[in-house]
Amino acid sequence: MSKILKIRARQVFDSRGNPTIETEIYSKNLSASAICPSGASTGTYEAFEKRDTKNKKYLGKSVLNAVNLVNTKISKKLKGKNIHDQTRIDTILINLDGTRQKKNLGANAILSVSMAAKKLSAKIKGVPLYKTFLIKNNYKLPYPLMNIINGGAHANNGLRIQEFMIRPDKAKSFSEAMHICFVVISNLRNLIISRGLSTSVGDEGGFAPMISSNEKALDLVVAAIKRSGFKNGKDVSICLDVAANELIKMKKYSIHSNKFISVDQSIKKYKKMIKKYKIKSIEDPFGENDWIAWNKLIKQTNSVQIIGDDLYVTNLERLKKGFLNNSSNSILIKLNQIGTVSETLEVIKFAKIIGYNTIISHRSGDSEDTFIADLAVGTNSNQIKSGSLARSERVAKYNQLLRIEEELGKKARMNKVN
Ligand code: 2PG
Ligand code: MG
Repeated sequence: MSKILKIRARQVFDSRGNPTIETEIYSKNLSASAICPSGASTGTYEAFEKRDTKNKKYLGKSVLNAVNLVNTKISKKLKGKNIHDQTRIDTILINLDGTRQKKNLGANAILSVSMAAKKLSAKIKGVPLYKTFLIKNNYKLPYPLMNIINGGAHANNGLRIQEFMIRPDKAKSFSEAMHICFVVISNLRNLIISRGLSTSVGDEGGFAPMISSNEKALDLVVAAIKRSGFKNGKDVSICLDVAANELIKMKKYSIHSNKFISVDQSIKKYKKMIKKYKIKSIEDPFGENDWIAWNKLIKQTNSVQIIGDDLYVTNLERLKKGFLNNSSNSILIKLNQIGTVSETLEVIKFAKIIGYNTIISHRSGDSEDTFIADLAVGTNSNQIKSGSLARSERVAKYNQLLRIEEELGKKARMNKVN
């Protein structure tokens, strides 16, 4: 047993320059800290993010109230508790809050404590963080889903789809995966320059050229893959996050153009796009309440990975509902959608039981914290989404995976994607 001696939270800043919370926990002579990320295209059912909406100093965005709650209420309850008992720590946090969406303390306050505790426990035990989750041996590295063109709520270029990603399926190791992505991204940069467009990047490090049609973005990605000497759909696969929650009006969707069309018409367009561009994965193809649309799509798109993000919000109840409804075959995992490490692990465990792929994800507002890289390996998740090869908060996670791969040495294996 190692007792928690001190808990100290502070306001720091995320990659968008918005305030966020960092918590540091002390036990023995050691300490560990964690920073909570923050989304832009958030689901309604996500756990609550506490911000000082009435405080004008940071335009309503500061988290000083959440910081104060960690330094007073939470600290008082957790001091003296065993740092190695994550379930107990998280249960105390959940009960102290007492609401379904963590509205009293804020999921940002709670998660920063929960992650910091997990990190400190590993540090005291002297084991790497990735070895302290669900998997005890045969560690595997996840495939990166690199978001190379940014649109939607993550850029201001008018692109309807939020994320155009590549997955280097050909890679036999994580370093090779990084090499493939590096080459495709370098070629994409040159292609964008040759079209006279800007190579400035969006919130997740992907290029955000002023193009407003999905097809034009997809054509660029296909050309970059080809120019790199790879085969689209075989060596490198194109994956999308539509974030369709942002594109609904009266049950109609404006995914494929500015025009709002029905679910059935949207599915037709999806099928065309999947065929033409050999798309292997689509996240949030429809809205968070449109269970019927999801089911219709999955029945017509056999081998495509359909991922629920805003649909499930890393929430066990919603995942169960999705499973019963046959809504998807995969789930995106974001710690701050639910608010504690323990609840996140419960969701991952259940997803594995029902045979869903688990894709560990960053948020569009992120930080230098690399917790999710270790989480991906430690839960045998076969993919990780951490933006492009640009912006240090994105690259930090990939760099951590390179370190883990090196540490595993000959034992390092790549996970499988289907
Ligand atoms: C998503 C995420 C991360 P945000 O929609 O999957 O890419 O974006 O954090 O803005 O919700
Ligand atoms: Mg998403």
